[in-house]
Amino acid sequence: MRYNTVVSAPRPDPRVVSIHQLPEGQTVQISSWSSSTTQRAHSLVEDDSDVAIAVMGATGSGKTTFINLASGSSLRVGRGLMSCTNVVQVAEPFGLEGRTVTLIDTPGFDDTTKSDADILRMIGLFLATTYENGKKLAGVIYIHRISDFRMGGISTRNFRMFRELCGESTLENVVIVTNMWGEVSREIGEAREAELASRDVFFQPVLQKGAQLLRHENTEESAHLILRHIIDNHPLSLQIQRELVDEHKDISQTAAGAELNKELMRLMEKHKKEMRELQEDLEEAIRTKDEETKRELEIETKKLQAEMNRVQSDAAGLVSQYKAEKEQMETRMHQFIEQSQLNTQQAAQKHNEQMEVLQKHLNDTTSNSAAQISALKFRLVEVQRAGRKRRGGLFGAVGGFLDNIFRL
Ligand SMILES: Nc1nc2c(ncn2[C@@H]2O[C@H](COP(=O)(O)OP(=O)(O)O)[C@@H](O)[C@H]2O)c(=O)[nH]1
Ligand SMILES: [Mg+2]
Repeated sequence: MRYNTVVSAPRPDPRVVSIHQLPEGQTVQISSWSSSTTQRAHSLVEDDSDVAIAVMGATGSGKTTFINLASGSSLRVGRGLMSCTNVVQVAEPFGLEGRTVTLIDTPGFDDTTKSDADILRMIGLFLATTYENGKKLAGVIYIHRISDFRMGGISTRNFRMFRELCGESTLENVVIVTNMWGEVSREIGEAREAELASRDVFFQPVLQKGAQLLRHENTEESAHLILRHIIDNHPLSLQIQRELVDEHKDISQTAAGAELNKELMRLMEKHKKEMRELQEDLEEAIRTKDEETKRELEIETKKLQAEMNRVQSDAAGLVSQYKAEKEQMETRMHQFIEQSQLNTQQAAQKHNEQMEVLQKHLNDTTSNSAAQISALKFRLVEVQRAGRKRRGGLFGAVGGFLDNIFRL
């Protein structure tokens, strides 16, 4: 017989073989361990007390700083306009209000080395893979700097992509966080906050549909206060997860993919206009035999053509590249789940052996002294804790695989 232990289980379990009453009303259930139970990845690596929250926003908005403060991690923060987070990073899980919180750092749609198409494929692949394996987010935080003089093109583009990733029905789990309050006077900050909250070109439409607007004071307490607004949420799927996984859409057919294509088309139109102007100038230089201007314009034309080719290949490659990356992810996930199952089986075997010894003592509870029973209780709790610690994180594993796939 193989055993699994539950200390003070809240509800009866059909697999329970026997229940032993301990002093102070605590019970120990000895239940059979079913190795034939088909376990999905999520049941192998996490439990119900786990909470996952994604953090989004433009590069330099303070996502990584917020995550480090809240989790005590030391993910790299950016300096100047260079971004440090051009991959999805999963912070070390930490405890808050009895829950285990995992924060997910995402790159902004304005990276210096990766195109917006790369970023969308990366975020899409992370969200689709975790969702396929039974994981939903308890919330999404969007960070915006209150110190910004205006909501410029980059902020607007990031927010548009954010909205399309989340969709409407998830907004009750969305928190918009304003930070960098130390960089402006209270008065100016509050005036900007009021404008952001009330204008329909900014955050008003999402606040109206259930999103919250909170301030971050750049301290650990402030970060935890924000997280407390999220951890008890009922986890929901994001629009892009439903589109990619439940509706089997190609990434370009998702709302975020369509938004990205619109953006790429706008960029292409702009480049075409620039190209026409360059051609006119070039013809003029040829007519007037201005060799130096002609050479300069030819160099410009080549550069612009290369940029147009890049935009075109970004759009054209979105679907095929995503499919190839998804396949690589699936291979890695398959191996991960197999390894997790093996680890769980080995852990269960060790656990069962320990339990057989414990059961022998439990069968004879009447002859055990109170001190022995309490030592036994202590050991049971220890055994259970050790079992919990063995679990890795599905989010962390997917983040690691993503890193490999996108650094190839
Ligand atoms: N004054 C102030 N600076 C901040 C705050 N949050 C982030 N920063 C700084 O802003 C820069 C960008 O932060 P980072 O976390 O890398 O942004 P990310 O690109 O969104 O991850 C870094 O120099 C941080 O030190 C904040 O709340 N107040
Ligand atoms: Mg960062």
